[in-house]
Amino acid sequence: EGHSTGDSSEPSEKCGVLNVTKITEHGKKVRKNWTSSWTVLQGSTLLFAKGQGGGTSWFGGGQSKPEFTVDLRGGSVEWASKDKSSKKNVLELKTRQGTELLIQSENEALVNEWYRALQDTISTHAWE
Ligand code: I3S
Repeated sequence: EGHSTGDSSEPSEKCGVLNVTKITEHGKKVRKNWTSSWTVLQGSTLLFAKGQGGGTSWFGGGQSKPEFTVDLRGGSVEWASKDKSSKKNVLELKTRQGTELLIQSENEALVNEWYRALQDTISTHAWE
């Protein structure tokens, strides 16, 4: 049955608006703070900027600086278990640095795309 058509010619750059919260920082649990963020996947780095009403803020042109960046090398991504959040379409991203993030959107197809892109990045960028 139709396994997804993994198009390896896709560029390793992706961006869009996602709801994001940290749940762990340096291995310690932190309080959730869901924020709508303009999110950019660039090489093996994921960058977040606070969204100004959804998608108007962007990198470049001095519009906004990344609020937060994570190095995906050596990390992992999976669908978050129900106990992590009551929201739907939630990804759990763990980094080598001991940061855990939840990434979510009401748009299931969009989260599916991000899941594939993040997995792709993690598997192609080895930890040096
Ligand atoms: O995992 P939690 O503690 O149930 O997460 C919820 C809280 O962070 C809540 O804020 P308060 O810190 O004011 O209680 C948020 O509003 C909720 O969105 C969090 O849960 P979900 O299930 O939405 O991730």
